[in-house]
Amino acid sequence: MLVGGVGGARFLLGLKAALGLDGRDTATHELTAVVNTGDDIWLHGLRICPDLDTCMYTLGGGIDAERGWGRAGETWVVKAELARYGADPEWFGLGDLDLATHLVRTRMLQAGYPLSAVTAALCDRWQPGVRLLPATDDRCETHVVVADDHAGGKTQGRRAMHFQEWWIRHHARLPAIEFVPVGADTSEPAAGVLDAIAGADAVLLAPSNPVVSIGSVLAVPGIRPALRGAGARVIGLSPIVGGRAVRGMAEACLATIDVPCEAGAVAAHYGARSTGGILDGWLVHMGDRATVPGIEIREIPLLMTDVAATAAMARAALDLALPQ
Ligand code: FO1
Repeated sequence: MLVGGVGGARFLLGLKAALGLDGRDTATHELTAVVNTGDDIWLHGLRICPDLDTCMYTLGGGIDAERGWGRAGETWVVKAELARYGADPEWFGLGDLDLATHLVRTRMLQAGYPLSAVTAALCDRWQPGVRLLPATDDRCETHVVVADDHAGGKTQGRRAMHFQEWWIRHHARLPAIEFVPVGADTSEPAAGVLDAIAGADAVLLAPSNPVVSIGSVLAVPGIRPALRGAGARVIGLSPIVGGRAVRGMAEACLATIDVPCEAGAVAAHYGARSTGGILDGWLVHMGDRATVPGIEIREIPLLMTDVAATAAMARAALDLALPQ
């Protein structure tokens, strides 16, 4: 499964349950998650990987369920001390427990380990029950281009900022002119990603943000062709329910790429595999009409109210993916 963001991690938990991976000997399949790394950022000299950590903590039992990111029982002592030194940025939520993850990751990266090996090492502790792979081991960060009104608005310029600043500091309220995966064109899929897609019985696109999560994964050269050439069917779940994003900032992101905030429009954006896109099937919420030539669409309840509801969504996706 391709995944990113808080909603994606929640879906991953349901898919893990649907595949019996949360029990000891009940597993029916293995599961590999290809995780978005476009949110990754260097801060205070540390490499922070929000989507990998959110998946790892969510599956490993360490997540703060209310926030959806970061650790349960988190404290913010170091963050406050950094602020006293005026060590910016102060807008980023750097938790004390989370800090240990960033310290271990940074030390391993600086020792020369690729991000995929670092992630495997961190998962030794968390035991997520799912293989977590970064989409790429290379640096490929999503930056956001926004208008830059100079003094008095006399001249209309443009400036770029890291996606995390746009999302956390500015709450996605600055109209985004463009999302740029910086470094994508020289990045390669991480070790294991192309094999996982080629060898899959089913490939799922989580109900993650189509632009900055799934889109960032697809921006890594080689991944889109691997999906188009996969023996397995590729099935997506709509992140848009009733014309509104269930979480996060999908509306703002979709507007930037001129895709209407509707379930069918997102499927058309991904495209049918038979016409050059990547999808064979698409799950939409009950009542969300959608028809896209070449894509088999089914209506099911798409609200991840709890793990059981999410597991039912995952089973519906697998039913659409696997020949009966
Ligand atoms: N999201 C916020 O809204 N505010 C934060 O301060 C924040 C800090 C943070 C720290 C570590 C981490 O793994 C995630 C964090 N997130 C925070 C969530 C993160 O910005 C988003 O969930 C993803 O980037 C969206 O895909």
